[in-house]
Amino acid sequence: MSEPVVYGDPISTYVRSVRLALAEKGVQHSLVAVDLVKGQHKEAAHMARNPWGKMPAFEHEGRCFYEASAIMRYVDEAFPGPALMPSTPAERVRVNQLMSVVDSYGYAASITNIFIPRVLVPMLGGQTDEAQVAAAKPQAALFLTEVNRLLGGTDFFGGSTVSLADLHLLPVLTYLQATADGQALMAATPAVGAWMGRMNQRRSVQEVMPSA
Ligand SMILES: N[C@@H](CCC(=O)N[C@@H](CS)C(=O)NCC(=O)O)C(=O)O
Repeated sequence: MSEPVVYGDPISTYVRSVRLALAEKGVQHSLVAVDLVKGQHKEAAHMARNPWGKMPAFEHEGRCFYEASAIMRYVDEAFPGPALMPSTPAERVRVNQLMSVVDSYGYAASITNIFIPRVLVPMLGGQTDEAQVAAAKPQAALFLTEVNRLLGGTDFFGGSTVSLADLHLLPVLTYLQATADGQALMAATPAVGAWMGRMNQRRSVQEVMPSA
């Protein structure tokens, strides 16, 4: 079986989630760098891979496709290694719901409207839009409340072993936690902090997110 290719920037949360899934399966891959800060994802070469100008894109055995959660499900099904989806419908619905919550609400609240204005914009010489951050905080708080509720008393979102949901969520919460606003919000959900501690012990996380 040929080695898959991930196109994207290693700092991107969605690129990280796909690479975490590959690492958990024990699948070697190559990463073709697409610089997020330089805007290379809007250049023709990448737009040909993903016409929405987003990363990652993924290539395997002559097929090229995009959308992180679809790629992650493909990785889980196409390669040998530990299953990253649980076996019962009740556990699978929790994994699928959490992944959808990340995509539909959590990413915008945590990354677009808190991490980027707080960290990336000042790093590039701009000024944080305080109104944008303030408006996002209730959404981020709700996101964390739901993450905490879906985790319940379990070690991982799919139950006792790591699942795609854990890998989809971790890069987003890692960036949220890198902001003072995120840390203040996360103080209300210590079980989520403990889950992050468990995740950060994993070899896959140390390989894919070494400085996180
Ligand atoms: N729905 C897409 C979202 C991907 C996405 O938003 N990626 C971010 C990086 S983490 C991106 O490409 N941002 C650049 C932009 O929006 O211009 C997926 O699941 O792959």
